[in-house]
Amino acid sequence: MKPGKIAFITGATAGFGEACAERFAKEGYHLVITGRREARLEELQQQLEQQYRIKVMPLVFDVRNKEAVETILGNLDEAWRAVDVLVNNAGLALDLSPIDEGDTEDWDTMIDTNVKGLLYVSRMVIPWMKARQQGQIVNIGSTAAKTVYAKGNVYCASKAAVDALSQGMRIDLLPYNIKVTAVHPGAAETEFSLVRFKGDAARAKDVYKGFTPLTAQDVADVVFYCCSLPPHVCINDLVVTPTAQANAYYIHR
Ligand code: NDP
Ligand code: 8X3
Repeated sequence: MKPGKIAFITGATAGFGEACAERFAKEGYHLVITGRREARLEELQQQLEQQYRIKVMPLVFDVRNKEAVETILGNLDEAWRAVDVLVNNAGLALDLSPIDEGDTEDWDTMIDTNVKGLLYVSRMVIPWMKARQQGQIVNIGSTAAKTVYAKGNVYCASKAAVDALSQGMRIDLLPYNIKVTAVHPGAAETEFSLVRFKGDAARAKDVYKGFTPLTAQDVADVVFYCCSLPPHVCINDLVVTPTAQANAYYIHR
């Protein structure tokens, strides 16, 4: 592998993660890409390696599985541990339900993925950054972290936790020259709503009716921008929405 920077992106099989992989590849970064869907990771690996002449390490695991995270990252070759940028992106929402009607399995999945998964991966990667006294962590939050909307209860809480964890990481990692950036996107048309509404494509499509949503590439551009600033400059917290959106609740359609 020729010398170069390394970006480690979770949830790279779709949406923001896939777009971030492409964006960082275009800038010459080598990539660690993760997700559960192996075929998609392999396809992305082949495409990016051919197109951008970089090296890609696909890692297949579920971020909720602490043992898998520890074993797979614990066995990663030394060369791949020189991670410059960690994008904690893997995440999801499931359904919209009043608090007393939510499916408790959905709650577990959202909290385990969005909060605990982010923690498990960070717990493994941060020591590598600390050892090198450099690095940047980008946590993907949401406008849902900043404004709670009806029936969004647990998803919003999981993203508020990402917001709080980003603040905590930033404080704890100050002595080690590690930047921590939280990027909070608004409505973006990815597989997010299809996942939220469990395959109901019409309902998913409706979410983006009557306005122009963000694309995954818009978000990837913002993430890359945050990672392209001089060493002494850190964007701590960034909210990016479609122009038609003021916050997680107000969208002009
Ligand atoms: P997508 O559904 O398009 O992509 C989600 C990615 O997360 C996939 O690559 C998926 O990979 C991965 N993922 C989900 N669960 C797990 C898991 N248990 N283990 C490993 N990987 C997992 O959604 P987006 O790209 O839109 O979402 C990315 C992030 O952005 C999420 O954290 C989401 O909450 C957040 N977000 C999305 C917004 C939007 O409007 N789209 C707005 C604000 C924030 P695989 O299924 O292969 O495991
Ligand atoms: C995803 C955006 O508005 O569905 O975090 O919560 S929203």
